[in-house]
Amino acid sequence: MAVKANVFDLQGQLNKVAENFPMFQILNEEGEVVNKAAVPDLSDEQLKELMRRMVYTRILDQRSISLNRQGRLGFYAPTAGQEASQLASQFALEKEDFILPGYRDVPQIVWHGLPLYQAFLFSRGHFHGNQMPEGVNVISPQIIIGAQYIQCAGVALGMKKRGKKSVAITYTGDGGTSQGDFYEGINFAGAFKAPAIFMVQNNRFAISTPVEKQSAAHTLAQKAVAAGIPGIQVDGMDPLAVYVAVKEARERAVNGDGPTLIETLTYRYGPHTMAGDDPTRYRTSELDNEWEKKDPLVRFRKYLEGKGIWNEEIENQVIEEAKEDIKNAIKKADETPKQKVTDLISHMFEVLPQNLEEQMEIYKAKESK
Ligand SMILES: Cc1ncc(C[n+]2csc(CCOP(=O)(O)OP(=O)(O)O)c2C)c(N)n1
Ligand SMILES: [Mg+2]
Repeated sequence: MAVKANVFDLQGQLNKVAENFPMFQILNEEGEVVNKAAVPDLSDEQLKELMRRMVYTRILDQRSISLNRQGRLGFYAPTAGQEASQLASQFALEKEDFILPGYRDVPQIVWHGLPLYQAFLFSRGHFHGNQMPEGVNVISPQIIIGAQYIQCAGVALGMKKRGKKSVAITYTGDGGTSQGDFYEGINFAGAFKAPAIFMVQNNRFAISTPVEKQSAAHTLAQKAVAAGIPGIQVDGMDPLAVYVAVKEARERAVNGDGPTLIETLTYRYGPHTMAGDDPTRYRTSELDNEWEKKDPLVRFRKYLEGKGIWNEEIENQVIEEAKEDIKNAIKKADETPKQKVTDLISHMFEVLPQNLEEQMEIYKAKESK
């Protein structure tokens, strides 16, 4: 028997889902407030500090790229374009909150307290880059796409069980939302009402794969729905909007209301990583130009200049300070003793298994020559 068509309004159902996830914005491309009611209560000093961190991090990105080209850094994933998404989200956290970053999220953990020279050592594959100082609540950047979502759910649940008033926050990209770990992480955290914040930095590409090919979902924020948690889509080039979204997600989490998924619409200006990716092979210069007009530093600068609390002189000071810090940090990384194989083995285990004990003896003998 033929089934009657159009019993369900399936297309309507899909359209309605996407309609629930409009992009949240406070500052437009011109640095004008378009959502007065949502402007966060930040002091002039706090606003300047956020701008300082964004300018500093843009310089850090430029320097890291040249250091990589000179062979003085190892793995590096460029961050320019993503400053609002990265730094305004970290700015909404408290020191006791825990960050579980992806490979592009080094700036957040540096601003959360990881000394810069250790971030450089991480890039060089030196174990000391992964030894987080006491009280700096971050783990090393995850290379396996999406794995940090599972870890975040676990850390958040641990905090809840210990009765802590803190949150765990993690970051992945648009591509990361296709991974099983992504769904497992948000589902688990939702079921256990764990105090987690799941960031999706949608920079439109997973290496060369455009987001349109990545998923049929109109927004990535709507993926939260199936896990029974709220999702927000934010203008990721607007530091105030990102700050407000994360602040509210944090409030919910510490009040026992569970996790939130936040999609930031952003763009990476540079290549995927410094390991030979050429973005001109998969992105047009029109698209690059369109996104450069949305630059987070440009709009925040305009906003702060309009308030009379930022100018070229202040910005140049920040740039000089950043260059000086970076110079000192790379010097300190250079001065760190080279790692030995015995260091790697002894840092992995408290009690060595037999096969590693044997290797330890072999390497001890080699290294003492
Ligand atoms: C499980 C896994 N699969 C594949 C890779 C290879 N890989 C590295 S980065 C990347 C793309 C990730 O894109 P996205 O999640 O959008 O993050 P973005 O790099 O744009 O910040 C892929 C496929 C990996 N690291 N881990
Ligand atoms: Mg991406």
